[in-house]
Amino acid sequence: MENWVGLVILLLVSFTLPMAEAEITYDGRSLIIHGQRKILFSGSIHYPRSTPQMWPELIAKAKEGGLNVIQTYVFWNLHEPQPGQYDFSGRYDLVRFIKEIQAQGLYVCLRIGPYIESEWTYGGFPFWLHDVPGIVYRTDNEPFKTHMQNFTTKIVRMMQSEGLYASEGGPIILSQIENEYGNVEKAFGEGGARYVEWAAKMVVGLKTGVPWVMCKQTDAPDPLINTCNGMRCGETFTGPNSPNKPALWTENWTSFYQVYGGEPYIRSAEDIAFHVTLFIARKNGSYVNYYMYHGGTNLGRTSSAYVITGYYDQAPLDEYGLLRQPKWGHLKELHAAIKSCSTTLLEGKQSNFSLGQLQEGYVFEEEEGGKCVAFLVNNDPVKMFTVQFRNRSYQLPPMSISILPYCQNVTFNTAIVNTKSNRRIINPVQIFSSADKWEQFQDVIPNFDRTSLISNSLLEHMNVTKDKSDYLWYTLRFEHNLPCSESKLYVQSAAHVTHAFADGTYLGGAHGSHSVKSFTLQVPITLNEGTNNISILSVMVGLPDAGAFLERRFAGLTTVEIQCGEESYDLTNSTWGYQVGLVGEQSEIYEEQSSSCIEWSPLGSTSNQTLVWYKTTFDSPKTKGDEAVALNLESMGKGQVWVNGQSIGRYWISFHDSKAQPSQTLYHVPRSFLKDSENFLVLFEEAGGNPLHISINTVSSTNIDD
Ligand SMILES: *[C@@H]1O[C@H](CO)[C@@H](O)[C@H](O)[C@H]1NC(C)=O
Ligand SMILES: *[C@@H]1O[C@H](CO)[C@@H](O)[C@H](O)[C@H]1NC(C)=O
Ligand SMILES: *[C@@H]1O[C@H](CO)[C@@H](O)[C@H](O)[C@H]1NC(C)=O
Ligand SMILES: *[C@@H]1O[C@H](CO)[C@@H](O)[C@H](O)[C@H]1NC(C)=O
Ligand SMILES: *[C@@H]1O[C@H](CO)[C@@H](O)[C@H](O)[C@H]1NC(C)=O
Ligand SMILES: *[C@@H]1O[C@H](CO)[C@@H](O)[C@H](O)[C@H]1NC(C)=O
Ligand SMILES: *[C@@H]1O[C@H](CO)[C@@H](O)[C@H](O)[C@H]1NC(C)=O
Ligand SMILES: *[C@@H]1O[C@H](CO)[C@@H](O)[C@H](O)[C@H]1NC(C)=O
Ligand SMILES: *[C@@H]1O[C@H](CO)[C@@H](O)[C@H](O)[C@H]1NC(C)=O
Ligand SMILES: CC(=O)N[C@H]1CO[C@H](CO)[C@@H](O)[C@@H]1O
Repeated sequence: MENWVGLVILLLVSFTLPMAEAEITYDGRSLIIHGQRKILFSGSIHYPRSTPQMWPELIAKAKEGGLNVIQTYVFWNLHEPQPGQYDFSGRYDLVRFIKEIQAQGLYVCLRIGPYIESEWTYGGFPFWLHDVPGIVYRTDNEPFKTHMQNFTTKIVRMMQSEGLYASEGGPIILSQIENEYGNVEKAFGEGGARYVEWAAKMVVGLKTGVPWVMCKQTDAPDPLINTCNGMRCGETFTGPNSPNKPALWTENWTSFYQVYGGEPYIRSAEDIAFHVTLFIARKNGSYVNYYMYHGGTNLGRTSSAYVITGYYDQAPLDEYGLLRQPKWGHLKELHAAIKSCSTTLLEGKQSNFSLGQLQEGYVFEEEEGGKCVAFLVNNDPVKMFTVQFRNRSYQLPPMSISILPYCQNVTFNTAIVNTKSNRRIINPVQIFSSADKWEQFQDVIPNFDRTSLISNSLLEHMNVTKDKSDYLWYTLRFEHNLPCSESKLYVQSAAHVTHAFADGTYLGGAHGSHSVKSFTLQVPITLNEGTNNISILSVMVGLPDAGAFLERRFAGLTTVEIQCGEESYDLTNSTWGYQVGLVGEQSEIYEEQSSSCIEWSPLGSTSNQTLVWYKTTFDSPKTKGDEAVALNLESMGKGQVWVNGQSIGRYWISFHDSKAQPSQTLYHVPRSFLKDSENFLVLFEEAGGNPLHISINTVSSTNIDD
């Protein structure tokens, strides 16, 4: 009898207990993982912004930097390029990425979205959604909800079938639905609130055994947790919307994304450390995610409007995955200081007190045993301040927080950086200076006669290209008989770049910027008597990624006018012929095999050639330790680059920032794209560049150990 009871208890212990502890839960203090509380440091690393070959080292460096969690979005437009056709190969191998994180003993926060913004083209939406009849994105709209639910379910079932939720022994402890919806909800009226309710119910119904969050959504319905995104959540977060939800910070921006024409946003290690510590001390924060911990590269055409190809290069791990010091090391010390007293922070009772006009203290004290942690905060931006705390005096540097694990000795101050700075070393190993190594192909300027799509109005750019290309030609036959001495072409555009040609001659170009959405090209035009062939190339540099009603966004030409002396001709409603993309794109000129069908010519003039393709080959730099490789494209204008058929992104050197510098000159070529020799390099240049000054470089940093 006793034995029998024992057996039952044993069975209960071995089956029931683990099941009860399997769920990931939370309360007002923290997430509870398999029965344990933890203060979690998390970092964003987006799998398609690097390569599977880079993932293990990036994750290892994140772990060494004191992170417990890797956070990533899921990129719908990569995974479902056509409805019901899925792709999880190579850089898109989400399961492999998560298993690599698991293998290194870290957790995962999976932000499914499926709207993600993220400076990613179209905010992660596949463009085919645009053509679903009756669709309105991100609101209580049946067609949208159907597709959102379909993709969300697909991802969740995939994670479940691989056993990747922590409730099944996997690493995923948290997932996210939607993304910063609070920013746009008002635009949708009551439909917005209904949508939030629906999304919450939908994901809870998927029964992952892991909590869901909605970031920047103060009214996230139970049991979803509302979380903070921003630079200063210790100051700005209004708190969880229920006393039994923990304070989680899903995006603490380590820098900011950069746009063409913009400069890098440099956020100091001290400032990040200050705000992370304040969030933990003042808001009882128990989860902090660095957005980004490693930004990586917007390969191909994946970046959103005007966003540069390098992403968050200023993060603790730079674009190439190298440690950025002192940021990485300073945060590592902060993580260690917090972890050394995390039990007291999680179990203790928080209290606060004033230490001066701009100084405050926070103490976490355990009821039993009296263990104690103190945070002494000096909010004065310029003055050092001496405070008295428990009969001792402490000097607090300006804008800093001291951490005292036993309420006695300072183990870390956010403004005192012990880590040495490092420097990136760019080593040119080859300059492509020999003209006979290059060949070129002049792309074709289409005339109206050659176009198949005709319309009596200026069509919306994205709806015509379906995002198959950045480029859309608008062509026109303009009959003209009046003589005029000075004539001018005016083209107003709501896309990103315009180039105008008349009878095959380049007239000029103009562009907008991330903040200037509409611009006008004005160029002199010489009109022939009779027929004039006018061809205007409209260019997008990534699709928009933010705001309400993305499906209705208008890009492309809005008005076209010719002024001839006193006369003015509005050509807006003329008969326009359209061509999507370039001839080179249609023939996949960047693929070595297809390129052999192209009639290449020797390199021509090295300035002012528009719409020209260049090709050459090169050997991989041979360095010990396979250092990162980058092309320096400083001598080029604007276009796109391919190595062995893979696009390494758009470049735009001719768009200068306020200091007259290009926003990005170095372009990362992931090692795994390279062969030892005969790498096939192709560039498409829109507006004039000199390929003879392009160089191939290795990238390393002054810390040998990285
Ligand atoms: C999603 O839609 C496809 C058809 O496009 C269908 O085959 C599939 O079963 C749907 N998946 C889910 C999880 O609803
Ligand atoms: C932090 O937790 C304490 C209980 O330990 C509570 O009294 C206090 O209100 C919490 N502070 C915030 C900002 O939530
Ligand atoms: C403690 O913190 C609360 C909330 O921030 C604040 O209102 C209060 O003034 C603080 N108390 C002291 C003594 O500083
Ligand atoms: C501080 O010193 C006073 C008198 O010197 C003493 O009464 C008090 O207990 C001390 N406080 C602490 C926290 O040690
Ligand atoms: C704090 O520092 C003093 C002197 O450096 C040392 O004697 C004491 O043990 C330290 N206290 C703790 C809790 O580490
Ligand atoms: C997109 O193009 C189709 C024709 O291809 C047209 O019927 C539709 O109205 C266009 N939609 C928008 C939003 O311009
Ligand atoms: C305009 O294009 C037509 C058809 O391609 C061509 O025949 C004609 O010569 C062109 N006109 C000029 C002035 O180039
Ligand atoms: C072009 O056509 C649209 C739609 O028919 C009309 O609203 C607009 O006024 C026309 N523009 C010109 C310049 O004729
Ligand atoms: C040709 O190139 C020079 C130097 O790069 C530039 O100043 C000039 O504006 C260009 N001309 C045209 C027509 O693009
Ligand atoms: C909420 C928040 O902190 N937003 C900040 C994010 O970063 C930008 C750029 O520095 C600031 O302008 C915002 O105020």
